[in-house]
Amino acid sequence: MSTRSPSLTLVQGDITEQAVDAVVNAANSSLLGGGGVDGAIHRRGGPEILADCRDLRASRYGRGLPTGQAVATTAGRLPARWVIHTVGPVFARNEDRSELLASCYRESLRVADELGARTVAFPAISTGIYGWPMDDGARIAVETVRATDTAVEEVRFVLFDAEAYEAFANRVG
Ligand code: AR6
Repeated sequence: MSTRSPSLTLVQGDITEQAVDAVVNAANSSLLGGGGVDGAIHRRGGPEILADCRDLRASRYGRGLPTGQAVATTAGRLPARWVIHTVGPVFARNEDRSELLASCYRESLRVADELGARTVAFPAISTGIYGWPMDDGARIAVETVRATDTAVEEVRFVLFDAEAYEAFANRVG
């Protein structure tokens, strides 16, 4: 077990409305936007986020942000200080990509620690457009955050609908 562990809270709602230090984006490798959470964050956060993403592509991630990694930008007009972009794996029936999904949560918390963020909101990474079954996505999210040593004090899982909320509630207990 980790020596420092954040408290876990569950909210049913929209991640773009969370007043936290850092909001995690379920991005793609291009870092240049998409649908789902990614679309909502860029829409509500405004063009400053995309400008930072373009700079990151030009400086550090010419080939894109690899799956399982995380990187921070401004949060623009969102009620947060930073957006931490991470790239979840696309679900595949013939291959176990769980470790990559766990890595998204771990790496996002590592970046949060670097920033000094104490409250972090996560969506259910990979469980939308990337097709990960919700119950398994919730299991990996909760187990990984609980096993990560971090100075983050609150991890808030922001679930879009009742099914997602139930899946996380079953895991948090
Ligand atoms: N707040 C909270 N949760 C949300 C919101 C919201 N505003 N919108 C959707 N969800 P997804 P992925 C839920 O598709 O599966 C993008 O095009 C949604 O119901 O956002 O990791 C990226 O650019 C689901 O449970 O992310 C990538 O190409 C969860 O958030 C790709 O989608 C994640 O769904 C990433 O796919």
